[in-house]
Amino acid sequence: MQAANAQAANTAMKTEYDAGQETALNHALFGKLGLTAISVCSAPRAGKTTILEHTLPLLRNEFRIAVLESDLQPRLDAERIRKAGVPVWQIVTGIDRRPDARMVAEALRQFPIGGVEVLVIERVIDPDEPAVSDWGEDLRVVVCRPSPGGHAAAGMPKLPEGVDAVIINSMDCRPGEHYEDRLAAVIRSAKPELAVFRACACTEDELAPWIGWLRQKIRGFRRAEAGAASMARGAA
Ligand SMILES: Nc1nc2c(ncn2[C@@H]2O[C@H](COP(=O)(O)OP(=O)(O)OP(=O)(O)O)[C@@H](O)[C@H]2O)c(=O)[nH]1
Ligand SMILES: [Mg+2]
Repeated sequence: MQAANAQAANTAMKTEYDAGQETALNHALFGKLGLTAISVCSAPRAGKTTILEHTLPLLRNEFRIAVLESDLQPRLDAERIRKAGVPVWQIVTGIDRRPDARMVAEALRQFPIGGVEVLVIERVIDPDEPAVSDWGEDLRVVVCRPSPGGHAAAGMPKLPEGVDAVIINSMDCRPGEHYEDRLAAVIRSAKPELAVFRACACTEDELAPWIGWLRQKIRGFRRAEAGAASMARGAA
């Protein structure tokens, strides 16, 4: 029994170690490829692809963007992104395996990523998990979609750790007066460091603050990368 417990502990430690190692490897790989990597995550059907369909056309003239769709089975999401004028690749894991950091590295070896500056990864996450796993991205954004009839704290009662921004989507389905304001206030008071946006993915107007924030973030990452590259050249 003790041996079995020790074995289980070893396996758990190894999994943790491997996950950390893969995160670091991905981060190094993104750096080597000169990529800024951004995950857009949510529970199923919260509006990730709809938000990307409206966001990417407004950024694709400034940055060379591609999207990586990660899912258990093929969906129409890749086709929707392609119609938005952005190259897209898809990882299909199969029903018994969830996408993970290693699959991203494998995908980057497989797909013609050369010249891409910004890689947006669409990820489905389990809303019950306490943290969004780190795949080595520069930025992780969570989309939440308040349920009709819910109260302020119910939209995202367990906001996961490891997130840089939250988009509260579907403002057109208002479950109550000032619902989004109350939810945004709940999130801001719990995690003041987060950027919080309210949006209706169906209209571009509502998305403007989010898109502006994202543009500034990407510009910042690009500047930092250019600075690091020029320092490396100077040191050589
Ligand atoms: N009313 C309304 N519907 C929306 C909004 N955003 C998305 N939807 C709808 O919600 C459904 C799911 O949207 P998607 O963008 O496919 O959601 P997703 O998170 O990409 O879904 P998965 O990739 O399957 O997890 C679609 O029918 C959208 O048209 C919104 O702001 N308002
Ligand atoms: Mg989608």
